[in-house]
Amino acid sequence: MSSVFLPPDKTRLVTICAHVDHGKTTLADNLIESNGIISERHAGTLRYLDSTEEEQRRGITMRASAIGLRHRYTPSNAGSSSSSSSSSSSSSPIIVHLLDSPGHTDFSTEVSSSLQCCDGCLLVVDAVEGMCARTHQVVREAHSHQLVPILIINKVDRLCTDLCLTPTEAYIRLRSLIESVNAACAAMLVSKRAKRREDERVLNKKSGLLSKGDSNNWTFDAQRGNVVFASALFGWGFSVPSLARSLFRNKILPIKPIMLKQYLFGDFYFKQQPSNGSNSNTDSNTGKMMKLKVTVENQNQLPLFAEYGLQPLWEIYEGVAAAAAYCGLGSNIFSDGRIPATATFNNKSKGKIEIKATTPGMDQVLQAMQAGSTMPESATSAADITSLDNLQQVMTRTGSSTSEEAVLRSLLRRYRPLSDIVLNSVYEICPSPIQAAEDVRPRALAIMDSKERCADENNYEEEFTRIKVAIRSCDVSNDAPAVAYVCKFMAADRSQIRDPGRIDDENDETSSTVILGLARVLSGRLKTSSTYHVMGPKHKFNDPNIIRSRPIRLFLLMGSSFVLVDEVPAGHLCAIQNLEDVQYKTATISDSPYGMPLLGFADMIQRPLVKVNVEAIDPADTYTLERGLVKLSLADAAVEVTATAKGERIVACLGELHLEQSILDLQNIYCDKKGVQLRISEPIVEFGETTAWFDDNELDFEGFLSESRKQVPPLRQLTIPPYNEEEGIEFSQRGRARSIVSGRVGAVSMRVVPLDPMIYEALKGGDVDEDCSDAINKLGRALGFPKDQNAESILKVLADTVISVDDSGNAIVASSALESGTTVAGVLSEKDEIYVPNKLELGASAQSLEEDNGESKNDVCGLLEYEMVQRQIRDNGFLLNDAEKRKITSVDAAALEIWRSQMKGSLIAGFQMAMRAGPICEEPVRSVLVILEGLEVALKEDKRSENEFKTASPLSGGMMAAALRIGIRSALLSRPARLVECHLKLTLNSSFAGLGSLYPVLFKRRGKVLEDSMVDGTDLLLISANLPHAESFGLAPELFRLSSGEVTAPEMIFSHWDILEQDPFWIPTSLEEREDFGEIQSSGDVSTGMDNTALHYIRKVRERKGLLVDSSRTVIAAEKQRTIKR
Ligand SMILES: Nc1nc2c(ncn2[C@@H]2O[C@H](COP(=O)(O)OP(=O)(O)OP(=O)(O)O)[C@@H](O)[C@H]2O)c(=O)[nH]1
Ligand SMILES: [Mg+2]
Repeated sequence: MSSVFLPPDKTRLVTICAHVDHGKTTLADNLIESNGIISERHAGTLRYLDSTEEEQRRGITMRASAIGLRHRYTPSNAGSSSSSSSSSSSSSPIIVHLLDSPGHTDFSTEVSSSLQCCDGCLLVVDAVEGMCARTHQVVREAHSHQLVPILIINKVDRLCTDLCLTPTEAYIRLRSLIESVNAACAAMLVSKRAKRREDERVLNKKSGLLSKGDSNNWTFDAQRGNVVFASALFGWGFSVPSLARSLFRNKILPIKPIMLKQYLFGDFYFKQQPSNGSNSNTDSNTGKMMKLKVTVENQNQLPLFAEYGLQPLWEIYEGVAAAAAYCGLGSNIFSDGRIPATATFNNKSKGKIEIKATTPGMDQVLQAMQAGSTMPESATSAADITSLDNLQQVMTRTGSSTSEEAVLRSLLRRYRPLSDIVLNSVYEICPSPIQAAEDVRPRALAIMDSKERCADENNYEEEFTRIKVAIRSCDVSNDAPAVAYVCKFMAADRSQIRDPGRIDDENDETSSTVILGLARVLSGRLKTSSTYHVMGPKHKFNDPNIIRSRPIRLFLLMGSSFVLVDEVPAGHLCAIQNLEDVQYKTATISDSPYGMPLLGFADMIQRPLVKVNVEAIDPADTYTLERGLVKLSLADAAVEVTATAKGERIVACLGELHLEQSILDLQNIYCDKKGVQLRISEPIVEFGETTAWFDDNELDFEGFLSESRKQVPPLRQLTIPPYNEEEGIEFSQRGRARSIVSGRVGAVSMRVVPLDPMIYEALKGGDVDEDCSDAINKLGRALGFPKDQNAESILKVLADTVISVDDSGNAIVASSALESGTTVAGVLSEKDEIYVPNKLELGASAQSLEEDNGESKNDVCGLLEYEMVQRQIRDNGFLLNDAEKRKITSVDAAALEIWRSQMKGSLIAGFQMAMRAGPICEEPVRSVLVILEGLEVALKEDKRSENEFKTASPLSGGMMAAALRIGIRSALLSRPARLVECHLKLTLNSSFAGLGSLYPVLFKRRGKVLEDSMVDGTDLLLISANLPHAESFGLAPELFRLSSGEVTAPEMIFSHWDILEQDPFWIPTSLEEREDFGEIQSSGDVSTGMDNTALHYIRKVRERKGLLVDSSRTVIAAEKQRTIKR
């Protein structure tokens, strides 16, 4: 069986990637057809690799599938000698493992995993649409995986039939398309280099990842042959070198291919010279290359590429269309109707209407066929179509003569066979597995470095080096260590697997689904029925918990079927069965326990955008569902399955389509029991909570203080249930809160303010630009920094006092005043607790202190100190104010000591808890700065030693954390609450007709159009817009319905987080507002007045989470409530 696999130098691994619908699967069809797996008639329309029903129904690819193809490679110089005797003996068999990947963003992880295991990629670009959103992404990704690309410009036929361009116009367009692809690649390389330089600067070491070859590989040059012009639908394609060779071979141009290819894609034409008599027969074709200049004389002169590359194709299209129209079949391939769709000639002959070689129009075809065919010379004469008889034969044999498209397909795929040029180019341009492992992709195929982990274990080192060397050289020998990398798992039906000696899994007998791993063998030979070590992506070197798998079975990938093989040598792809129970999404398998996992590309993974809660309708099915979910998350790397504390099972997917497909798969494939009924919740949208500034007064610390002393009505959220039921809320006002440690043994005072994302970045060490300094100044004023202090020093003070920053834009700092001890107070207490007034009256209590000198309440021990501390904390702001610097007594010094040693450490936990769930709807808090302003500790004298104090009652870290959490939450509630929304970036194409319905739909969903530009040469607009995630559901079907298909389905990816600038608790109060917005609507929320988007979201989230939504709502008929449906 091993003869199936050729040695690595005869093997190539490539993946096809592109934007959605640019023709990847159609291209794959053509390549598969050349192997005789599908018939010629089906190539281009069958979409063989879209093997699932759903993929065929929707017409898009959802899962990457692989197939191994055999090809006979003919060296390109075989045809360059003019002697026609060069035989096919110089052609050698090669194997190309081809992976077809999906184009839709929702399935982008499938692309990532395909790229991971290949060495080359076929980058397909639609000649009409050009580079699209997804193309840019795959280019970046393919580059990160260090692949060598070949550009395939597909659908070139559309330039002729749809856009009706002349060959010259088409040539110019193709040239500018290549330029635009090159520009995009160059821009990408530049930005990657800059980033790498930056990384190097930060890490202070050289990584040397981008080599010179990189920019070489990523420059597409028609002359070099890494650009193929193709029409996958009609099965033709050619590259400039292949055209040059055939023009020379067929004696159309008397210039050696090596020279000719340099001119062929430039502004040149060939000037025939009048033959000079004698040897006119053989050398009639002399002439010279001329630079094309527009003069009167040669204004009709086409550039070489247009004349020899495109013109014959254009003529074939036109000729066949004319013939079809003539004989009564009608033609509809030209969009401008130049060939009438109805018959011009009334077919009187009875019987079948068919196109014959003699039908008028076909003479034009025949003539064109004689020029510029790129049929390999080794091809048999049966494929020859340059004579009338053969033309007729081909049409009869392929049974294509009754349809215009079929005739075109059968002729064109012989005239310039697509599969040939693509497979030859793959062999010539993409690296072999050996070369890839050695030079091209050393980083992508690198196994983890063992250095730090096994420095002192020399015998491991030796084994490890042996494995490394074997991988680097793609060693296929029998004694080389066997190592393979499983880049993804996939599900297959048992019926697809051709395995005579199948091992039946005791547990899985009912299941018709088999999970297979797609693996690339890196060194040695994998053998069916042997056992191997399986290492997950986070495997540590020398980890004793290594999994020894049960005997694996290996399969050859044949698209929709899998054929058992005995062994697979290095350099090939295969499917592996019996790995599913290891439950890793990627794995390294090896016969030695030291074959370390390959380095992953974790940063490539997209953020899942759509989450739902899945539960089985029949509780008895829960176990089945759980097993199904495990399989689903294994087989699809992009699906995240999590369980919440409440027992919900959350499935997160990349997009709506991905979700729909995953749920279908879950029901039909992964759940062993057929017909499991599932209940899927509404999509779960993530929000964030944050706060806004009160008003300009707050931006000035003095103003803030004076405002605090005034009696102002509390914010609405503090008066309406359920928000006012937050613990500790009575001690908070205007973003300041004093939180009592349980048992009243201490209290922390804090203030929360909005934190601009730019300042957050600066705190983490990012750059400070002008906008950022403005923001810092603004924050500085609000915190009471002197007016003349500059941004830099404010930032420094903040950065010095930062206790912690989290991942969602929040930070906690201890004010300088607190750090210095000015606002730390020890309260000597006889009752073992600090004094707690009933309600915090910030301004009032400070004044009353001055008025009656605290005598009125002097009966409570420690009250005076408490009031003093309060004033200190309140008035000092962030900085310590020298003038007001309080004398620190020994009690305070003891408190400060206790703060530093016992309390500070547990703050981070409290801060994180508070940030994980905000007070409004328990969503994560974003962009908030917490400032610890002051601290009080109830102290007792320690009798054992003089002047020594200890905490009145024991203080634990948990108590501190809880107090901080409560404090932050109630301080946040006492500030204007805002929601933070996730925004998506969406790109789509629309015709002008579609705009009319597109804009209103986007507007209604609060979308913002960022850019709309014409796509060159088409009447399509490329539109990019931002859209709040919460409003994105069902957008594609709505657009489709309203615009009657004039607008394409949008591509959506995560863009950024942004504050929803709407006060969720706002109601019209003034007369003017009431006039503008109306009275409180009776249909609205009774507790909060008007319909309000932000509030609407908040209520939805609270409802979903089972939080109290509206405690004023009374249930009238409680016994009628159903609890089944949430
Ligand atoms: N005119 C023309 N149409 C083509 C050509 N190649 C593909 N198409 C059409 O383009 C459509 C999409 O083709 P697919 O091969 O499914 O595209 P894909 O890139 O695999 O799409 P996804 O897998 O969904 O990303 C089909 O309707 C094809 O018939 C071509 O060369 N010329
Ligand atoms: Mg496809």
